[in-house]
Amino acid sequence: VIPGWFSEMSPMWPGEAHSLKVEKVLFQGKSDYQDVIVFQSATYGKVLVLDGVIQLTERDECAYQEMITHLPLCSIPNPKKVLVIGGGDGGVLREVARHPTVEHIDMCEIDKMVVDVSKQFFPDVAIGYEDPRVNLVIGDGVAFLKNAAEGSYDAVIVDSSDPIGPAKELFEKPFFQSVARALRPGGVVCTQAESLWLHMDIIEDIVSNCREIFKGSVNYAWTSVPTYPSGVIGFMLCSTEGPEVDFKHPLNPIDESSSKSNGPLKFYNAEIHSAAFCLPSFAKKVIESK
Ligand code: AAT
Repeated sequence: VIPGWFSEMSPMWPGEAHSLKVEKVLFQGKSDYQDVIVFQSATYGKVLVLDGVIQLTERDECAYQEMITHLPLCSIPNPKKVLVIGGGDGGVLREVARHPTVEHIDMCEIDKMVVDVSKQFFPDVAIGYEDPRVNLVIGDGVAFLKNAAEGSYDAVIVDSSDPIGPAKELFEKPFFQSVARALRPGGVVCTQAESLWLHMDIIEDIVSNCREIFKGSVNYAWTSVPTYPSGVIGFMLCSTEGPEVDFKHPLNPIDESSSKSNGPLKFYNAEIHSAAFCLPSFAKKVIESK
């Protein structure tokens, strides 16, 4: 450990640790679920850390939040009812709010401290909470989905932390089953699905579960986020049986003139949407054979 630097260490990425120079620690707390830290970094702006793992930095959060949101929402016509699991910082809400057809956004985050800290230290991210369509529930996403009405959502976005700690069940088969149940026919889900470089075993499991459960299409996409382990992170995108969804060819572009208050898009565009589904050969082999 280098004094004055934060190093991200975890058994989920043994033998490596990305480090950021710390200018100042702004918040340190312990919630019922996890350790919460906010620090000012030298080069990536403010950083939110849960249980020693970076959740976002001001500089590169756009790459993650825009992709996890617009990959699903730009792939279906007229999304109206959206559910967000996790995502306590509000960034996914900020992105969902860019879609004028959306009428209602439920969000279920387990940890109120993440919400409060984000409102205090990351106003440009937590701005998502200001949208009147948002209904925030503090609770476990697994329980929330078990009780959700059948066929009620056009899209579910699972902005989850890694499967060590409170998010463990969000990577398991019963959870995906309740997501499928809560979606309308031809509804879509996008879940945080870890790194091609580090977690092919986890990805294989998710893909084979999803192929069993989602009878529409099942796809893996990825994006570059420099402060996430290995610098990339992926998403599992699936649709339920019903109107076909072609994730690789987005049909519902964002009208930026209707979303000025949330600032311009920084990362997402139609070309990067399609490109996100191109896989390196080593991953293509595994994912397409499942
Ligand atoms: N949007 C940026 C990053 C995240 S946030 C993940 C969120 O999921 C956290 O706020 C955490 O409190 C919440 N969470 C964890 N488990 C649950 C659960 N069971 N139900 C509801 N919310 C939950 C993701 C960062 C990815 C990091 C990659 N290394």
